[in-house]
Amino acid sequence: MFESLKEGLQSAFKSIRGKGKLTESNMREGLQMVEQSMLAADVSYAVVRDFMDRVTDKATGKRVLLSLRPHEELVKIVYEELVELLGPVDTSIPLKSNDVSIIMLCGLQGSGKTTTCGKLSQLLLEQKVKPYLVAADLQRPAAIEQLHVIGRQLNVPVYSELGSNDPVRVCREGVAKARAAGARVVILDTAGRLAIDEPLMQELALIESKVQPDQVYLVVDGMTGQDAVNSAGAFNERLELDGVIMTKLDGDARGGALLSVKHVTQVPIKFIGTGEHFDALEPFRPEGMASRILEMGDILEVARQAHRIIDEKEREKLEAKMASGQFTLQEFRDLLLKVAKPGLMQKMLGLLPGMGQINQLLAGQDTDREMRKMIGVIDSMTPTERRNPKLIDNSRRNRIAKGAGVAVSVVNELTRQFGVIAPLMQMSASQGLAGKMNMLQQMQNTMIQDPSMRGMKIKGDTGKRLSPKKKAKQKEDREKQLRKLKRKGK
Ligand SMILES: Nc1nc2c(ncn2[C@@H]2O[C@H](COP(=O)(O)OP(=O)(O)O)[C@@H](O)[C@H]2O)c(=O)[nH]1
Ligand SMILES: [Mg+2]
Repeated sequence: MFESLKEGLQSAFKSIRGKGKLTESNMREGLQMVEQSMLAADVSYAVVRDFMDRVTDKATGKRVLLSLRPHEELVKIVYEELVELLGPVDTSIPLKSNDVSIIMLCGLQGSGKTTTCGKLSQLLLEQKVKPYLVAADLQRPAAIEQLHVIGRQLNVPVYSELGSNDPVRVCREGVAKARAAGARVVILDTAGRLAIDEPLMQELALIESKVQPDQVYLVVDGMTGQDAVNSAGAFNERLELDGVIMTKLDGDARGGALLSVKHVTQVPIKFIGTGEHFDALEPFRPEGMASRILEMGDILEVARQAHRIIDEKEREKLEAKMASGQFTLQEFRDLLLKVAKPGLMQKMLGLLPGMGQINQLLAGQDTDREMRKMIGVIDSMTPTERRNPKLIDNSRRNRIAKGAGVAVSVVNELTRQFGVIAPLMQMSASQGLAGKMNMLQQMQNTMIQDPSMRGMKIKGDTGKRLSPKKKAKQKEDREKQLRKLKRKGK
């Protein structure tokens, strides 16, 4: 996300860094590049103008021009102003203590409302809060079924009335059912339209006035740029919004909508959606987002993601094992099992500063599948072998490979890689956050220098490695496929 904006800003900073002594006119050139890259990212003109006024004011002051590292000063100013522009936020979902809280989701068709119902449910479930879903999108029967599918996947009850054409009734009935079932939160999945129209607005306004939701969240598709901002303005005029959830920030969203929508609606961005899966919902943090835009990495979000995967107790146990050198293939396997989710690795690496290179190496690789393969190999080992991989001789290797249905070279590769990683893990576990960042950097270097470590990829079953050219072609094909799918989805 934000690729063009990131690049634009980086080159602006670079151009300033390149100047020996900075003059006001040098600085203005750099600032012009900052402005250009924001406009190119589809940030609305009014917002850019406002933003640039503030940045220019600060950046052309003597303090910056005379400072030893003017480009760092400029990064700092842009960071602060981005945070200012995006915030302040409150990402908590206020819950009533004595009654069910009603959350109403609204937005255009395809913006991600129904998916977000599932993501919010998952988030609430993780916090041991019981959600309940109401299918109030009566435009298409398929919409009701879609919500039921999500409910079944997450084991969350869904209220719907087949054949009804009265969304207010459905919502009221659903809230009553949720209350009776002892749910803490009931989420209303309302109808959307391809574009804003009066009947939709009337329907939503009616639900709002008759059902009296505690929170009304607007779901906005971050990929649609300026359109998203315009529609947010229209919703905001008719409904009393409490927050915005911006979805699809995982794709090639240019990011302009995110930067403009707060300005237009004056309500906080609550969450951002960064994928199709239920765990791809992040509480919105302006500081983290500004860091990501400026390629400073969002360490807190990585920590949060890691916590969602591994709970505190488990983590402490794992760290203790790592620190004491008891981190064996068994623990490695359990860890892999937790992170072997589609796209998760890439996403977490993408949030770290300086990990761009690794991420590029991983791009287009099916890391999820690779990890499952590794798990399969470890599963074929005996407990003793898992504790002490040195025991694995030729005959054992053959047996393991056969058991896992892979080539012998795959088993070799895995034990070799584990031999490199385990000591690094051990060192990192015994250090604080700064130490861990250092270790990550070191791990990245190891991976880049040792081609076979790239993306922890195990060689294919043939034992043959793809040539860089073939790899690039493969990546290109996959991207093409993805674009095609996206176009079809639209
Ligand atoms: N990549 C990505 N896709 C999303 C995200 N949120 C929703 N989608 C996809 O967007 C499409 C429309 O979502 P849906 O929830 O049905 O939208 P609704 O019409 O507003 O209910 C579906 O294909 C979702 O999988 C997101 O954060 N990232
Ligand atoms: Mg829907």
